Amino acid sequence: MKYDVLTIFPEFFESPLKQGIIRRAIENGLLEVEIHNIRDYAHDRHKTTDDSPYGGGAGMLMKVEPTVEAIDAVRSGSDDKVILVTPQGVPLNQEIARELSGLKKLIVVCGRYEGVDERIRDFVDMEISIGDYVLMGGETPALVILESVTRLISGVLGSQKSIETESFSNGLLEYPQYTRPGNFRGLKVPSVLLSGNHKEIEKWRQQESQKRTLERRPELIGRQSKQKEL
Ligand code: 4GY
Repeated sequence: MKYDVLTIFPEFFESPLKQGIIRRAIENGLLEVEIHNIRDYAHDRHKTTDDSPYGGGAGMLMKVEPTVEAIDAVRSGSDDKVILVTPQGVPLNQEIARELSGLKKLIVVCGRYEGVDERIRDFVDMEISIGDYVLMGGETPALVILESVTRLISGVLGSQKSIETESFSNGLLEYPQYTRPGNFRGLKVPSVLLSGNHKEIEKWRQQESQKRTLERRPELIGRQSKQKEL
């Protein structure tokens, strides 16, 4: 997958791309990330990317021309998707991450200042929110999407099995997990996990998963079939 990011803070992405699984995916040629500076598409000699809103009001807005010219410059054609990250977008979930992971090229536009000129929306295919809170810019959301999508690209994670059995892959929260020691300050590992009875272990995990989802995220229960095989 090619992942293009349009931002006025390209340095923001330097360290995250050098770590862990994302770095390895890049090294293995499964992922290519290119960070584009929207400022390079500003036309005036001050490289202006913001301006005050028509009608007045506090704060500055991301200008339409540099942003749209940057989109035009990186857009290549079919099978690419231009995404604007914004609290007004469709909430990101595992199903959306799965869908995006199958595309050849994603172009993610990061807003800054107090918002973007509304006309930028006419040049994007999709708007995504990473949650109901307000950040200072779209850079963190662009990294969140990159991370959730990268681990779903085939070949990126060692075993597909760990993807299939984890939280959300079946629409439920993950069951409790333990590693050594068997007793930590009196907190014991459930005996079924030491039993060697794989059928019982599987049953226990499904029950715990169900119980935890019901307690913490009851709204996920009805959506199980929708999220299945994610
Ligand atoms: N939440 N999900 C989010 C965000 C910051 C001003 C527009 C979010 O996606 N983006 O909070 N973004 C704002 C800052 C310009 C983006």
